[in-house]
Parts: sequence; structure tokens; C-alpha cells
Amino acid sequence: MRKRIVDALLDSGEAYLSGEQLSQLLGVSRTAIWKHIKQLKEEGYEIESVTNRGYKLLKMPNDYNGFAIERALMENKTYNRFIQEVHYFESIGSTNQYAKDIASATQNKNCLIVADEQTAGKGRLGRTWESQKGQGIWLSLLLKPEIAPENASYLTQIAAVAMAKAVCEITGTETQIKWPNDLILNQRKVCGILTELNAEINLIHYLVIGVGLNVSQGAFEETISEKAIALNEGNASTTIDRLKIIQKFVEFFEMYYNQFVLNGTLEAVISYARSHSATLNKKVHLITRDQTREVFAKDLDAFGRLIVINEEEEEETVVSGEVSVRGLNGYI
Ligand code: BT5
Repeated sequence: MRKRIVDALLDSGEAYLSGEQLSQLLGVSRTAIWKHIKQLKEEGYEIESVTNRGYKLLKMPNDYNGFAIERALMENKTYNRFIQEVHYFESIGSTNQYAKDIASATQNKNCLIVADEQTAGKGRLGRTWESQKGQGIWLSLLLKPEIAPENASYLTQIAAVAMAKAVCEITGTETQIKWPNDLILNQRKVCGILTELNAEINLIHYLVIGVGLNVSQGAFEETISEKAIALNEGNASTTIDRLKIIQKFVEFFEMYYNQFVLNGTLEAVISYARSHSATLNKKVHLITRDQTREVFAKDLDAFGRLIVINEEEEEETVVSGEVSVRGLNGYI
């Protein structure tokens, strides 16, 4: 609908189009038109509204916008409408929070939420995620998979591998995966993933996978400047097409998601995660909620769980937690 409104405004050029005219043209109520116009403004369209005259489009947003993202997804050769709705914001608190807010209203649709800036980006465990305007890809997938809640963390691995592969394909840059959810470039964090789940004991209501990828930051806030990096590695003259990365990310994610949700296999994902791991074959600090232990990271099992050799020289399988390779204060 919003695309049709934009087309109508473009056709009308310098002339104003009234709410009534738009409503007749598109067969929806004036209130619906008003709501779509409001959302278009949030997406960066400059639309003038004048009482008794109507609406006039003054300026389109930059190339990074909801329609451009939808168009890019449709260009995927293998794309089968995996994403049924794209929501784009020039600025928002957190795409994960927005995804949760709309979860019940979107029924069974898979949605992609993208923002050019987040003012309250979230990391795990209440941490914050720096998401400056125009500098990265800040997106969330809202999904309603029919899988057991305890398997939800596997989708985080799928997202990590899909993003690592997308980055590699579009920019040629190889990143490493720090178990379970970070992408690393030159020993620093270039991407983080936050998966949030709303479920009953054996039923997922919805799942939100938030991915933050630093693309072209010049400088990070001081507190993270030692451990964060962007794909352009601080070089302002390197241009990286965020749309193309999103397009490839969704393409890979859809492929692996279907392999897992429909056929129960994660083989290709785990094989990529193993060969691109920043964690395996190293002594690591394993950080769980109440303790930190030094263990040896031996392998990933068929579901991407971390197999470690513990202090008693016994093999142990770890489902969740964080690892630090260099030490408690080091980053990777
Ligand atoms: C994560 O948390 O790595 C998950 C980040 C998820 C961000 C996405 S963006 C789209 C979606 N909407 C959201 O609101 N969130 C998701 P964690 O492992 O807890 O790492 C957080 C820590 O990384 C912080 O405490 C900082 O030390 C560091 N950090 C913050 N911003 C960073 C950045 N842009 N790049 C690298 N490190 C960062």
C-alpha cells in the first residue's frame, strides 16, 4: 500500500493530492491513508500535509529504505517470499524491541525490521549496542518457527553463518565466528547477535533475531574502541553496499532456516562455523551466569554446541554461555 501511495504522490508531481483522492484511488479509508503517510514520514519521506489541500511529496529518503530493501530481496533468485513484511526506520530505539511490539499483530508473518540508527540498541544481558546513523546494519528478523523452544539457539548460529557468508560474498572479507554469536575481524568484534524468545514450555510464540553489523564507523565510543571494528576498518573511502549484504544475508538465512526447520539438519551451518571458528582449539574462559572456568574448546557438535575439555580433563558439552579467548579483560 505504501508503495502505491508513493507512486500516486510521484505521479501528481507539484500538485497536492487530498486524503479523499488517495482514499478513492487506492480503495482504503482516509484514516488508513493518514497512517501510511505517517509511517512513510518515519521512513524518511518528506511529505508536506496542508489542511484542505492534501499531501505533496517533497523528498524521497536515501537509497537505504524499506522499498529498496524489499526490491533487493525480490531480486534474490532463490527468494520465495520468506519475508512477508519489511519495516524500515530512519531512527528507532531498538529493532528487536519493535519486533516484539508488533509480534502479536503480525500473526504468522516473517518480518524484517531494519533501522538506519538505533538510539537504544540492545546487547545481551542488558548490555547496550552502539548503532550510529548510517554506519551499520541494524536489523531484526521476527519469526514464528515450529520448532521446540530449546532449539531456538540454533537459529542464532544460522544467523551468524548467514551474515559471515553474506559479508564474504559481498565484500570479500572473511570474518571468524566466536562461539556462539559474534563475528570477529582482526581480533575485534564486527557483528553481534541478540536472540530473544517468547515461548511456553513446548511452543514458540515468536522469536526475534537481532543482528548488528558495523559497516563503516569512523570512530566508536571510547569504552569499546579497543574491541570494536567496522568492515571498512576505519577507512572512509571504502564504500560497502548495505542493501546487498542484507539481500545475501536473508538469502542464506532462508536456505539454512529451511534446512533446519523443515529437515532438521544443521550440517552445512556447523561445517562453516567450524572452519571459521575463532574459538576452537584454544584455551578459553567459559563464562556462565554464576562462574568463569578455564577450559579447552575442542569442537562443535552436530547442533553447534561447544564441546570442551574441563578442569578434570573430562569432555563436556556446553549449550550456552560466553567465551573469552585471551583472558577476562581481553575481547575475543
Ligand atoms: C551482542 O550483545 O553482541 C548483541 C548485539 C545485537 C545488536 C542488534 S542490532 C539490531 C538488534 N536490535 C537491538 O536492539 N539489538 C540487535 P553482547 O554479546 O552482549 O555484546 C554487547 C557488548 O558489545 C557491549 O557491552 C559492548 O562492550 C560491545 N559493543 C557495543 N556496541 C558495539 C558495536 N557496535 N560493535 C562492537 N561491539 C559493541
